[in-house]
Amino acid sequence: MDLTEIRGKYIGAVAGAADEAALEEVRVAALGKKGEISALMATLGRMDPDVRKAAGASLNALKDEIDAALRAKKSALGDAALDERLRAEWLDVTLPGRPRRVGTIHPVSQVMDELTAIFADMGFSVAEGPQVESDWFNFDALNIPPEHPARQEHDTFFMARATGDNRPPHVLRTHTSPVQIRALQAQGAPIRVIAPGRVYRMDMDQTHTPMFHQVEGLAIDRDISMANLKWTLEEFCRAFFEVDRVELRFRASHFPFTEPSAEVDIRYSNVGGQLRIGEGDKWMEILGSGMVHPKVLAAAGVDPTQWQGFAFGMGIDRIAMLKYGIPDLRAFFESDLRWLRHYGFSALDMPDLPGGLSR
Ligand code: 2NL
Repeated sequence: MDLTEIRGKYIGAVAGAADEAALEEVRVAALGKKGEISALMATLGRMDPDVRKAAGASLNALKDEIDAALRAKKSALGDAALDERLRAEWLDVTLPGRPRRVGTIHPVSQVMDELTAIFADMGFSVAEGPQVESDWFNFDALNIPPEHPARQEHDTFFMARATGDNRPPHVLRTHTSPVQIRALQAQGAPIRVIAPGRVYRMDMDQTHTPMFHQVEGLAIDRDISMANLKWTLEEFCRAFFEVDRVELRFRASHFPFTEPSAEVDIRYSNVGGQLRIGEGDKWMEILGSGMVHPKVLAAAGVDPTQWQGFAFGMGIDRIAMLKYGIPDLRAFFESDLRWLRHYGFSALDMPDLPGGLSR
């Protein structure tokens, strides 16, 4: 047997194999069960021991050499095939996707959802109404007299009337009270509603904006009292600020639409700029409230000798900033995503609501 010839044949065949199938044919012909090298191996047993030793060594060396050549060629063919695929396939489906810009829930929307859920647990439903309101619903029905400063050109946005139309102009609602008047008029007593929404006042400085958000609440029944008001507001504050204990302070005040009236402060502390609700020695005003004035009940068509109840009004923007530690109005004005993300708002990360409600 001429091993040099056999070697030349197979090493040449390996080099000439154009693809993996051709390479496999070479492997089978040389090293396969019925291959040429295997056949030669089988003849070793019949040789004289001294001849066998030398022949076996050189056969094994040839087998290893062909085997190594096959492996090297197989890897080279694989690389070439990948190169060819990369050249031919312009679409690389293994690339990571381009990130999309994802929006966030605005803190005001989130807080509206939270307080709606809390008051819903206490039996309040949500009332809605127009933002362009008649002066009767916005002012007269609420016992706000014509000469009241709130009604001045200076404080309220008045809508234009056609020339010659001398009826009083409509206004951009200055509170959501008219929504509650409409609900009371439509449903009558007893009633428990809240009215969250946009309100408008001619006010613009570092801490005031011409449009802001308010939630008002109204509970009318046979014997609703200030005690019910106090419990309702304490319960709301505990749930909203997510603390076990809150302390509220009721200060006598005046609103045209309630009598008696009270402004409500909440106890808090400021520890290194971190506000803590329910502890400390500071008081912060958070809302206005009172027992609905008999004239207001009468204006809404409810008999004040049969029915009574409380009402309250609260600014949403401020309590949203308070709860989520947002010191800057930019997050509100521009709905600036950088600010909202900075303060931890994301589209999909909604906090659990008290009472096991979660959306
Ligand atoms: C405040 C004060 C308040 C009300 C709003 C109200 C509504 C009806 C009848 C009577 Cl329908 N009152 N709302 C009552 C007291 C105070 O808001 O400082 N808000 C930010």
